[in-house]
Amino acid sequence: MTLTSADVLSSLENKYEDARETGDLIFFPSEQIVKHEEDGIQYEIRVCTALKNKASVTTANNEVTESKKPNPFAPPYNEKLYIGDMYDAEEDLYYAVLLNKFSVVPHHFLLVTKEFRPQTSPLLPSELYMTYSLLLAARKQGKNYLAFYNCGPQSGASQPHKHVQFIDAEDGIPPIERLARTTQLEVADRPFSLRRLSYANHVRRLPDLSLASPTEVADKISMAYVSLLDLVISTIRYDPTYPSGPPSYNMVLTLEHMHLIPRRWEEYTMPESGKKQNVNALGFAGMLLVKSDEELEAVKKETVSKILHGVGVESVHDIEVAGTSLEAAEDE
Ligand code: B4P
Repeated sequence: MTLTSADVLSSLENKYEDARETGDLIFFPSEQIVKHEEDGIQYEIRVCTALKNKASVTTANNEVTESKKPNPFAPPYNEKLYIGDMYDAEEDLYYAVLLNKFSVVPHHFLLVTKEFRPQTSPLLPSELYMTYSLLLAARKQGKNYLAFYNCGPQSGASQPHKHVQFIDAEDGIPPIERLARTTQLEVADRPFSLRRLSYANHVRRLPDLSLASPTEVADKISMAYVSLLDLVISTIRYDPTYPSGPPSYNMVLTLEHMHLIPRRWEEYTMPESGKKQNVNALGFAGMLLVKSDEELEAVKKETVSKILHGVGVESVHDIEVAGTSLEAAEDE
């Protein structure tokens, strides 16, 4: 039997508690979430020192070495982490929904393709529809979820099997989404850029699709995605030193906006210590993760803006706007 989006959202809490109790899911508690303001943006820096032990926890859990690691997103699934299958009747495609085995935020879950598809590949209309329908089901149940996709070798992804992730933003609006929501647009259904940010970013405001048919949702979300992906590729092409291989970018999706951010590097190297700071899509939602107070101080000193600029790509929005009929947007 397959699950609807509403079924998935309803069963999350019990499945999560059960998997935690049996030790199949490992929760890493955070000490604090620090609000850190730069350029009028309130970034959130999560301090989770427990994650420092992630490597030893996975070894203790009998996880095997990197080269022999089995694919955790291919069946047979760990029954405790497996919420169920979803089916897209329009496209005749199946998906599995799994709890994140290494949760920093409770109820963090993943939508994974049933058949192997690479994480370097663009999202298909069916995948975008499923993602949107899960966000909508969450909203209908009074929950405030955010979806993200780390695509490509420099995006912060560690698993090659295609997966979209979902976390509960609880009462908060992610900092970059807050900036998008307060942006006045001259034309609502065209890509725009948040100019206050130090790196290339491409955003689309989404219409209310809560009453739309599955085909209409798939069409509208895919059109938004393709228009932003075009801009990601165009931005990368302006950079002659961009690393070879498939393009890397992060997608952050709410019911209100889709954000695509081209990526140049997976990690930022702190100039003083030489230590690496890993950034994934959540970093580009304005939610960063550090594993010690020392890392927190280093991030604040270096500035979030510089770190995101360092792992992102230079904005060429003005050139892109001049070359097309895109509308520029004013922040606030
Ligand atoms: P990826 O797209 O490959 O990469 P990621 O989210 O950056 O997580 P990564 O694995 O690199 O973990 P990290 O130590 O940086 O996502 C793979 C997902 O699959 C991850 O969520 C992973 O935990 C999960 N997974 C791996 N093995 C699994 C298995 N056997 N079964 C089920 N799920 C499995 O970060 C640790 C955690 O913190 C990650 O969950 C990450 O998403 C999360 N995180 C990072 N930044 C955060 C932030 N600012 N706020 C809250 N959580 C954050």
